[in-house]
Amino acid sequence: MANAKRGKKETKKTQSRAAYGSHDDKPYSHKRHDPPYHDPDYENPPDYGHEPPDNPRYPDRRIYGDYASKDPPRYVPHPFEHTCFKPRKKDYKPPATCRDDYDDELCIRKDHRMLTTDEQNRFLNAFTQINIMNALGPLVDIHSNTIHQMHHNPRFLPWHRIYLLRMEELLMMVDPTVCIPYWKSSEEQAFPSWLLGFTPTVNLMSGPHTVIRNIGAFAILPDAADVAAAMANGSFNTFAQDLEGVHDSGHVWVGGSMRSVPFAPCDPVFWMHHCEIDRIWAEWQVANPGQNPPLTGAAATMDPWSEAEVDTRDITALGYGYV
Ligand SMILES: [Cu+2]
Repeated sequence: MANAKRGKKETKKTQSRAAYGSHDDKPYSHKRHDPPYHDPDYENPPDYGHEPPDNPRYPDRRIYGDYASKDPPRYVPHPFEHTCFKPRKKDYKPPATCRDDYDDELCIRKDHRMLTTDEQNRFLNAFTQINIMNALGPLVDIHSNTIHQMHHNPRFLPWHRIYLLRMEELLMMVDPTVCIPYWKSSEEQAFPSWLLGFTPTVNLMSGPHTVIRNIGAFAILPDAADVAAAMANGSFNTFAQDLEGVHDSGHVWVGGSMRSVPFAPCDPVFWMHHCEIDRIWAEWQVANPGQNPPLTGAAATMDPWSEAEVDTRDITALGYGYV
């Protein structure tokens, strides 16, 4: 009985990992035997050893970290030049030009099923705004660069925590009331219906990409038991590996863009899916104090951003919470 169950689980995990990790630009290619990245050893990912490009498509260091051009050419417009930016770090003092209505408030991330229609529209409008300003594409492109080693090693959870934060900060530049909602797919077993008609086209380095989905065609959506099994781990690496497996299956279950690492963040459900993964981690952290990602040296910096692993431990200090 136990063996049968474990066998089933591993099949599921292996299948979804192989598919989500495929890094070519054909989202539908189904090469289930390709390893996701060349990461034979979870704890010692390979060093890709080159620098992110100094690319004028990324004029804003605050959001794009090391990708930002040190001296952006004048012809590259920066849509957010005069807007308020509030990195949610404890010690950060917002500039005087910021409105102070939201200063000390945490961004409260809710279950998407709790959003009012107005809140849904605000999220989609902010998403659309950052997209048409060409601020979303560069953020998506960061996810396609494997030098950040953000999958299938202990950087997965802390790296995506900062990635979500940068996205939320970008959305909040357009609408400071927006926080990323989470999609509790293990409980819902369904795709958020209000997103079904929303398939934006995002300008990427590789060209424009229009979001596609192929819901439920591949993989099984992990259920509450899968999440509970991950939560039952007492050490970070085993927990994170199990949770990443749950995450991978969610990507493959949505299918289409979500199944392809370079395109997945074009779909708003990517952020809501990762928000749920981050929420589960936050819950696990409370239950397992002192269990942190075993990262040292360069691996402890969440490049291309400057946050260190220690900065990712406390979500309240980062400025958000879950209800
Ligand atoms: Cu990712």
